[in-house]
Amino acid sequence: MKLELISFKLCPFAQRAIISLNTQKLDFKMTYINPMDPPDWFTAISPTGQVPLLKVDGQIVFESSVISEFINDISPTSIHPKDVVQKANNRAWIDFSSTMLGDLFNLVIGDEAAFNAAKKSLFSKLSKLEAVKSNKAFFNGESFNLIDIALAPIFMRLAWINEFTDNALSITEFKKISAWSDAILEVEEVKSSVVDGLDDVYYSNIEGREGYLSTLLVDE
Ligand SMILES: N[C@@H](CCC(=O)N[C@@H](CS)C(=O)NCC(=O)O)C(=O)O
Repeated sequence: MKLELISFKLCPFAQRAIISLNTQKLDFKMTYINPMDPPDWFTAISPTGQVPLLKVDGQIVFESSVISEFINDISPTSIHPKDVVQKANNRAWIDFSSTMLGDLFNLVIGDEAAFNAAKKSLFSKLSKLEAVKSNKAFFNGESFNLIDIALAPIFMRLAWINEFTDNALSITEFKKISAWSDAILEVEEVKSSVVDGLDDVYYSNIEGREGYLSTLLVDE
């Protein structure tokens, strides 16, 4: 099966697909596009105009959570729980975590009121996750699963923002979430899922958006 992932470098949704592909050790071609000026071939094949897209022998799979499930389906070992209720539950939390990426985006672009509203929304979701998180390294236990992959881009961006500011989004009040974030950010497939220097690109992106968060940046 020939796989090609179409994305742009800062996309957290695409990062989930990259981590899934790397965790499952599948070969794929990476193609980056400029979201501000998408090429005609991309507009022609993307139903939503969004990345990521996975091209599978010329056919298109879209939506990051579906792409990750597909990658799992074509791999010899599943990284979803076996138990069907737990699996359904994980899928629900994956959906839930996607809304946290919306909060993160609003945190980056918003004025002070929007920043505070997005932070409140994000932290309320973190507290819900804190209540259901296992006491083990990852969400379900000791194995790195799709649910952990879904959260990885969120934890990476929170860690970057805390590094760029005086811990403006510190999550230390959530003991299990903090340990979970540390464990996920140590996973090799998570570390290698972004190109070198992407943290600097994210910093510039925050600066360029000129939202309230940009006023909290500490010079690097
Ligand atoms: N629900 C989609 C969201 C993907 C998404 O928001 N992608 C952003 C980039 S990170 C995008 O393509 N934005 C361009 C646009 O919306 O026109 C998924 O999970 O794949």
